[in-house]
Amino acid sequence: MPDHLIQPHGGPLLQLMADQDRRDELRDASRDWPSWTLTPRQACDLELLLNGAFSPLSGFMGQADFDAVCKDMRLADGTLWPLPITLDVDPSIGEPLEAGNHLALRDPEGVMLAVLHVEDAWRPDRAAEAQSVYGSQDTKHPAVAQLLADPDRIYVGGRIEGVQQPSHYDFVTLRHTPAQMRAEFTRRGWRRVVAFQTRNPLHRAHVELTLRAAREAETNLLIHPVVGMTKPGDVDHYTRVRCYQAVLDRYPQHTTMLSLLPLAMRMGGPRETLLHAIIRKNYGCSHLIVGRDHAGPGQDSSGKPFYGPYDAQELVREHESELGITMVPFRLMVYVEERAAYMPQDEVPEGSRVLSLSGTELRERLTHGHELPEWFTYPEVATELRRTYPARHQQGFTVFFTGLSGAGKSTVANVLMVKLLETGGRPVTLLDGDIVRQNLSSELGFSKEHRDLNIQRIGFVASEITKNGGIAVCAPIAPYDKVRRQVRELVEKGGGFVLVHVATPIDVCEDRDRKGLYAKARAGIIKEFTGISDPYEVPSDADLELDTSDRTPEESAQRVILHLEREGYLGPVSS
Ligand code: PPS
Repeated sequence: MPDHLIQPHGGPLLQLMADQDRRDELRDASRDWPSWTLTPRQACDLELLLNGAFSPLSGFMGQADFDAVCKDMRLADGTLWPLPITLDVDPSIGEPLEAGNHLALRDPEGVMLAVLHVEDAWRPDRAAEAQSVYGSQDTKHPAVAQLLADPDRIYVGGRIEGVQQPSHYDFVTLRHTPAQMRAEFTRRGWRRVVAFQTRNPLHRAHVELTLRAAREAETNLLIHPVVGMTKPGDVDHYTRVRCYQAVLDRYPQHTTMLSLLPLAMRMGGPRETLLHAIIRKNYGCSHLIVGRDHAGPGQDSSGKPFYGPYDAQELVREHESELGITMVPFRLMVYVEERAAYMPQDEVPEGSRVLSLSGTELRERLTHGHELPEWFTYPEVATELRRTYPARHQQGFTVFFTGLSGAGKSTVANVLMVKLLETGGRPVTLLDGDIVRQNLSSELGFSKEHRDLNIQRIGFVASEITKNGGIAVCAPIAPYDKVRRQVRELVEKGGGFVLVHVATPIDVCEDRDRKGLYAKARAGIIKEFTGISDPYEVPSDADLELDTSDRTPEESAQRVILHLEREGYLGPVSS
């Protein structure tokens, strides 16, 4: 590698934080300025602007830079810069702004983090932005989805002055600004450092890859995972950092360091890889590992990958000398069974048996409590993942009964609750329609609006119970499809959700008329009565359908239990 490419301590770093006197001045002056509460993505961008990781940017981009970046991957002055770093705000805030104004940028608690000296405010064409920056308007691409979800936003560009860095209370000793990192490298005597960018836990393939990369380039190694925003559905960063800490001992002593990067990823593939290179250069690294499908968003809605697997490597190679950081390219690492070792895909001897495990297969194994093979990951990583993703029979779940009044929901729900209590192991809460209406929703009536609110409350409580490992058994009428689906989505974030449609025909419910409500509804004494004078939308997404007309409550409850068992929610008695 030519020596001029080694820039062990990076290029010039911008310092955007104001000094103490100036901060006080800005805080006082901000009383007269409009404010904008930063979204999580914007807060990440601001942090990297303020700490110099986005040098040479001195603020959020104005229109000239934005246009040039979208079109040519360069700022208006010709400097290489691959992705727009823009501040998008609601029209109510953005439309009145003009050059010379100030905008106070605040965190969700209202603390002012920075001042934007407005130079530009304009309404971008976000579909065109998606097309030119990400090469697509397919909303399977997370960055495209985010752009198209809010087409009316106004972009506000201008220089930033920092008042306070966004606060973090997690893993504080693992967070470094570029200046701190450069100082740390100097302290350790590290002149050549290769950075490894990641949004996944480190499994054996990653460890092997990084070890090889550092050896080949004769560098020290910086494991530099993203803890800002990554791809939706990724393992949360708390779990990942525990995994990184756990595997750190697998590296030779004095060679490797871990630091967390508060970047909001765009999953922008090749263009984003260039940004990763610029950031690592600013952090004082001399090399960057670029693997297969770096920063890739996966597949589009027709099942085709958005970017070619080695497009990112090609783009970095094209700009390597301008970037001032050297790429260490890597092919996909695979496990070769007869050698009991990992090697790059292109070095595998012909005819060898190769093992691999996709992200989906990994999830499946975690869900069903199956072993994670030792060739795939280290036991300490498997243990951490297990803690976050317990097998289904150790997770919380919600059984949500829906159906007409008198269909048998409460009766079956009660039998189910008793059976689950008899099994033990997880706390069980019954959220029956009547109980909820007495305790949570006593002020509500039976209009659509009130019924939806009632179901949202039940859904919220059930989601909290589920997230914390308990069982919620809900039994409201819940006549409306949309809100039932919202509840499913909410609950599934933290555990299982089983929708049981108690589909007992209305004439049976009316014959039973245990509470005398149908008679009153027919007589017009009770208005908006479900099935008589109010709608019931039959679910098309029920996991189980029960007709209680000719079954005992025990038989119906048994059907639910068998379903729960089949789906893995009920473990062996001994577990
Ligand atoms: S909803 O639609 O899900 O909010 O209804 P829910 O909270 O389950 O409340 C239903 C119970 O309230 C009684 N009741 C009525 N039901 C339907 N329509 C009207 N207008 C009505 N007025 C009172 C009824 O006893 C329901 O209980 P169940 O156990 O379903 O019979």
